[in-house]
Amino acid sequence: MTYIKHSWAEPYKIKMVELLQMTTAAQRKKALQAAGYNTFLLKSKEVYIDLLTDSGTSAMSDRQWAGIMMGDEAYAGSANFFRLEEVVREVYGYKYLIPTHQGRGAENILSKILIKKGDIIPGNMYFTTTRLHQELAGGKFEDIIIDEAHDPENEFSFKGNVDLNKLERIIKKYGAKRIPYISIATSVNMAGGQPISIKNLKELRALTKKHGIRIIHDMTRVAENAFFIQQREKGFNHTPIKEIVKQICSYTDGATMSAKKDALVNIGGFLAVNDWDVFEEARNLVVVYEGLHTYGGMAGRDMEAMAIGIGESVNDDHIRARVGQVIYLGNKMLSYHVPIVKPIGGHGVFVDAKKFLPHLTQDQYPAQTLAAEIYLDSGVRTMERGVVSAGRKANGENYYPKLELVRFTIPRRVYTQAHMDVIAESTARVYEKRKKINGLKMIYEPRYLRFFQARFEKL
Ligand code: PLI
Repeated sequence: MTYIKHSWAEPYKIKMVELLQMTTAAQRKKALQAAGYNTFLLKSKEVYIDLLTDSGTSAMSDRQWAGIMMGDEAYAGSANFFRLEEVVREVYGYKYLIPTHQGRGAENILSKILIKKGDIIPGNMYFTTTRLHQELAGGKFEDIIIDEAHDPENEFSFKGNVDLNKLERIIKKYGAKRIPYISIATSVNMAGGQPISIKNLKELRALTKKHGIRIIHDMTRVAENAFFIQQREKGFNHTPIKEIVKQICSYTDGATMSAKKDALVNIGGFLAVNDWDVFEEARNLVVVYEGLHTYGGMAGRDMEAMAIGIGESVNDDHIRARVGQVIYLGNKMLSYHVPIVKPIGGHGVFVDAKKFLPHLTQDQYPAQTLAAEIYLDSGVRTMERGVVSAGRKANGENYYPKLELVRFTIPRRVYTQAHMDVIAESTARVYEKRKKINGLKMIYEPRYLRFFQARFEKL
């Protein structure tokens, strides 16, 4: 008997399509020069397959679109807010909800409430906006992720884990009073979409309880993290994603959420906490920075779409197909010997630019260069996650992260397997001519989050 492969496919079919613009090599060269070799500065019409981010780029379901029509656009007390509050309690278990326009709105409010000048915020690797809000509030971020996370080749299953020894040393050095909370991301973005385990979270909870320190969860990609727990962690193989997600949240005291990722909406976010005092203060501050506490910068229809999206995000079939597509692309890149971060992450494939372009120093921006070259080859837009994204310290010195990566971020429910093939083949073509690729020089650097607007020239 011949062996017949048992393939999986997406648990949806396509009802509407968005037409894409195809470009020539000459058009792409011109567009890239005009954009200062920064893929953030390209116009989306100049892009064929857009892997810049998985943030706000997901395709909503027919149910979510139906929800859009159910928007209760009242300034105060919108019905959609109360539904969202109910869903957040039911799916994530957090008691109090403060809606915000997106994740960084929640980070701003939380940082302003909890951080005092001179405080230390340990976290499992930095994220750009999260760390900046911590710093603007007077705090200092300290990295407590395990060393394995900084090594693209290390195939440890839970590279998002916290090194508890590193944390204990920090508590000893500064004292628990100077640590308002530990910042814990699920599916650590800058490490390549790497998960944290339930075991590690439990141990972290026990340690922080001993010292009376809160854990604040960056739950932007919590469902993708739950998928890796289901696949890899002993005892969770038959546990539904929904249960794992709730369990993860139960070890933390509150969360910031960019709903533009896992929760399958194009805009929106929230802060959710269990502590009444923090909630009261946040409900006060949200009216200063976002909007009234029952909309926080979102329209009623956006809150309805988010409530529905949260439900869809913790469906086992959805998450298997979502992460499965990322893993398909990663394996295809590996088959062409392209160096990528291993294990393959949950929201994108991260190409190791240091290995790809070993002849470039970090000051010649290997990841920025590689993202530009991939766009030139095929119109595929990716993002730098290396020295440009890392930015500068408060004293003006550059951060030099160990990881110098190009992120191929996959929007949810948007592209097909054929698109994945085109992306991998383009990357392989650039890999073949890698020795001829020159680096870049930065010619304009904005003060905050420079990667968004910096401009470069070819060396
Ligand atoms: O883009 P926001 O403001 O909705 O969310 C900020 C944010 C917070 N935490 C994490 C882990 C993120 O990934 C994140 C935003 N990420 C973006 C935009 C990305 O492209 O990865």
